[in-house]
Amino acid sequence: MYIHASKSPLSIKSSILRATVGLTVVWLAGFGGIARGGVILTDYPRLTEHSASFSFNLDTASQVTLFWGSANGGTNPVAWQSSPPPNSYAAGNFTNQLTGLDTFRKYFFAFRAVAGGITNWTAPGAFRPQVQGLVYSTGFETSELFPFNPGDLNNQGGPLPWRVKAGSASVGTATTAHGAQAVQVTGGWVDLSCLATNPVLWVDAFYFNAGSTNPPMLPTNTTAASLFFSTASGLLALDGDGQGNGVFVQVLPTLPASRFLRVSLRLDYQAKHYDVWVDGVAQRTGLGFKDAAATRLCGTQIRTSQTGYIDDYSVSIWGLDADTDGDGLNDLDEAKFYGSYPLLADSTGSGLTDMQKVTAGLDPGDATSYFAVQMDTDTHGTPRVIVPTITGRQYTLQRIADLNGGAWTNVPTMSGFNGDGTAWTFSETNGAPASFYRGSVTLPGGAQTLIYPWLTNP
Ligand SMILES: [Ca+2]
Ligand SMILES: [Ca+2]
Repeated sequence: MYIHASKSPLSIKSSILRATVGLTVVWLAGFGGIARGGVILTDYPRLTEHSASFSFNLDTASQVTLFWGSANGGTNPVAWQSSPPPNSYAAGNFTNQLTGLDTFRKYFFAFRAVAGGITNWTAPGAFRPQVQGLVYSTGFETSELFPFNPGDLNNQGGPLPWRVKAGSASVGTATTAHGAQAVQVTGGWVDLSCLATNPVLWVDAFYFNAGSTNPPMLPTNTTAASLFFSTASGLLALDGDGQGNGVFVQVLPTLPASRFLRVSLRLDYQAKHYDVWVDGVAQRTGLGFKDAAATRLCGTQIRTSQTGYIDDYSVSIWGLDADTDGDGLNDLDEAKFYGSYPLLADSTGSGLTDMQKVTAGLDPGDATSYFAVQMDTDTHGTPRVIVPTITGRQYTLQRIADLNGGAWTNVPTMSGFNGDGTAWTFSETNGAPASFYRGSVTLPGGAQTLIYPWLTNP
C-alpha cells in the first residue's frame, strides 16, 4: 500500500483518476491473517501456459498438502485428482508450484495444513494456466478468489488491497456496471496498490460520476496519466510534458448522466505516452506523461467530491486494440469478461470459437457450456426434440429429410422463438418422415446468426 502526501480531503473538489508510479508498496499485515494453524494464500496464483505458482503463509509449523485436479474435491482428500505427499514447513512464507499443466484447462486447488493434530483447509480456488496478462482484475464481487464483501472498501480484495484514504467508500449493490456489486465513493479518495513493471499496460475501469465544477488540477505526485471528470468540459486528460506539467485536453465533450463510462488507458512506459479509450473506442492517442520519471505502474488514485461509482477495474497487458487469436473478441475483453484465452480462438477445445460461444450466450471459458439438444420419445412414442434456451437469444429449429439433397426448412412452430432459460420441446407428428434437425441462434436484432448442427432424428 502506498502513501501519498496529500491535501486535506475537504479541500479536494475534483473527480480525478491517476495512474501513479514511484511509490513504496507494502503488504498489509492483516491480509487474510486471521485464522491460526492454516495456509493463508498471499497472492493470486501466478500462471504460465503450463504452470501455476502459489504463494502462502504459515503462522505455525505444519504438514502442507496441495490438492489439485479438474474437479473440486472440497475437504475430502480422496476426492481430489492429485494428492501429492505433504511437505513439512516451518512458519513463514513459501511458494509451491505445479508444472506440466494443460494450457487454459480449468483446475481446482486447495491447501490442507496439519499441525498439532488439527487439520485446516483453504477454501477451494480455481485457475487456468495461461500467459498471465491480466495483472489484476476485480468486479468487486463476493465470488472472487479474494472476495469483496458488502461494506467498507478498506483492505478488501487482497492481496492487492484497496484503501480509502479519505471520505467514505464502500462495496454495495446500489449501482453496478456488471455483476451484483460495485464501489460507491461518497466524496473521498480511494487508492489501489498495484505494482506492475510491464512496458505497456492497460488500466481499464467503469466510472459513474457527474463530474466536478472546479477546473482540473495537476497531480502533485509523480504521475503518468491523469483524467478529470468535469461538469462543464466533459472528460479531460492531461497531456503532460514529462517535466511535471502539462495541459488538460478534451476527450469527451459531455459526461453521460445516467450510466457508467468505460475508460481505458493504454500506458506506454517506454515511449512515455498514453492513449485514452472510451467505451471501447480510441478517443485520444499519444498524450504525454506528466512525469517522464514514471517507469512502472504503482497504482491508481481516484478522488471525487460527489457520490460516484467504480466497477470492473483491471490492469492488463491485454488490450482493446488487438484480437491476437483472430476469434473476433479483443484480447482485453476475452481475459477480463469472457473468461476465454486471448491466444486461443477455441479456448476450451469445444469445436466452436470463443466468439461463436459468446454470440450463442454460452461461456467460452467453460468446456461444458455447449448446446446439448436431446432427442427422445414421449409416452406415445412420438419423437421429440428438446432445445435448451438462453434468455436474450432467438432460436430457430430446422429440419431436412435427406442430408444428400433438398433444403433445410424451418419448423413452423419453432421459428424465431425467444429463449427464456428453459428447454423448449418440439414433438414430431405421428408418421412424420425421419428428419435431421439443426438450429440457429441469433443475437438480439439479428446482428449475427450462427448455425449449429444439433441432433439428428435417430
Ligand atoms: Ca481474440
Ligand atoms: Ca480466444
